[in-house]
Amino acid sequence: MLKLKLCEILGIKFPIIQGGMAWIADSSLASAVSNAGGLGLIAGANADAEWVRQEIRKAKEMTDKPFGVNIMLLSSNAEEIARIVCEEGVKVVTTGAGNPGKYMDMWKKHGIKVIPVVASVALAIRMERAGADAVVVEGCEAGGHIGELTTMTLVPQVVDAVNIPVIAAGGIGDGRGIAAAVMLGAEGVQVGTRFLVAKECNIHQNYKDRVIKAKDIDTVVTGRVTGHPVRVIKNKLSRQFQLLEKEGASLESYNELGRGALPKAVKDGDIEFGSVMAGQIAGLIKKEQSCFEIISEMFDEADTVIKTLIPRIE
Ligand code: TUI
Repeated sequence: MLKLKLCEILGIKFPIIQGGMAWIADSSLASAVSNAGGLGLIAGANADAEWVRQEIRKAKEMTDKPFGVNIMLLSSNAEEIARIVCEEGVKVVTTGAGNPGKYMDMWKKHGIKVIPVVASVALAIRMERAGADAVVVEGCEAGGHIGELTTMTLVPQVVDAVNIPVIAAGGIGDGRGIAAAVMLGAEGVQVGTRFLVAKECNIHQNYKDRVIKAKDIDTVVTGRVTGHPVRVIKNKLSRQFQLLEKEGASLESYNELGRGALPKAVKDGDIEFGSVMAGQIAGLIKKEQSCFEIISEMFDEADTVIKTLIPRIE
């Protein structure tokens, strides 16, 4: 069994963190991932702060294992959620879409393990200096809000630049992806897209079916001109975004088109006019499974591919 530094840091069985997917990652998904031996996360992104507090309390009822909260720093209420995790005794915080530097001291004082998601070497170095316990290094294969570099290029560069453990994210959906991440120097992985189709993931069935049906080339990045590029599954909405881009439309018209688009897909199941965020690995995902099945299968496969390789070294 693959034991990496992430297991020690967080006190978990398998070195895997579930992505803190906005509007998607609730107490049901987070507790199922944690009960299966990974680290589940509740998404604080664009959520009502009181909802986050209640989900933290529910997760505590559903698991005695560690779980965390993801704080999306572009959210208008990020500061409020940053305080709630302290009040509620959350053990782990991950952050996305920005620099969480101003909250680091407060979280460290509360004994919280802090794992910022970064998309560059520079931010990884700053986070290490600020006291981060590890960093999630996310390549642009990932779904949702992304940076510029791929997982393959970014992970080894961050591994060389910092002394804290690096957790690879973006494009990892099976045991081969885990093995590859380990070869790049990662001490754990973060997986989002594969958990979209988890039985315990409470998104609309249309969203799950769309991920299962996705081919390799079905995702696209929209919104580059806004400074917040987002990877989604191609649909009528993504084509409208591309049209705006071609026309050189105003930021306001982007924001107007994007408003409410993620819950439209997640809650209403509108996969044509909603934002169906998913990573490039969606093409590999074939069926709905429990979190336990997903995690066990991924790590069994990682063990197998790594063991198969060793006798081939002369
Ligand atoms: O945060 C994510 N993925 C997300 S957040 C999200 S919700 C959303 N809704 C509307 C618009 C945009 C997002 C959906 N998916 N992943 C973590 C991540 N963080 N990826 C990239 C980054 C990142 C990018 C730039 C982190 C820091 C950064 O620069 C900060 C700086 O100051 O250098």
